[in-house]
Amino acid sequence: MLLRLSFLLPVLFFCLSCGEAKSPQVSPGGAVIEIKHVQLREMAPGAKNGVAYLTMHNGGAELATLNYVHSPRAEAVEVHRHSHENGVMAMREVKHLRLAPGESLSFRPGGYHLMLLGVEPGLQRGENVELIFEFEQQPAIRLTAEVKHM
Ligand SMILES: [Cu+2]
Repeated sequence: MLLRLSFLLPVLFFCLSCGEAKSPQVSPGGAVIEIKHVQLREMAPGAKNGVAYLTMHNGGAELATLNYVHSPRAEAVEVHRHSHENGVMAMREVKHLRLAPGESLSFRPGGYHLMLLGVEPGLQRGENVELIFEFEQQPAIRLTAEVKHM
């Protein structure tokens, strides 16, 4: 998936004034992956895709692989990464994101982000949205984050 900058600008604009939603850290079953600081953005009227940022940490001794992300509020959730390609800012889907032992990864504007595709109706401020992260090496992590106005 490759989208050009014109699709990206509204997203970047919304990020400038974003606060940080503190989500409870969820690590069922003594899991070693921590997902924190989930930020879900209120969507503009008519928008179909949402964006989320977070921090992910692998506290274990082995490589972790994120295979899938789901949400009941989206037809699909993809891990995306912004990059410069031939002078053009683009975003691409990252499949099977890998996190080395001890590695932390921040999903934030201009870098990695979660793209929520096919969200209808759009995410509204105050709404609680469930996200499910499926890793290869551990049980799924389910967490709920509140949608914030940015
Ligand atoms: Cu994206």
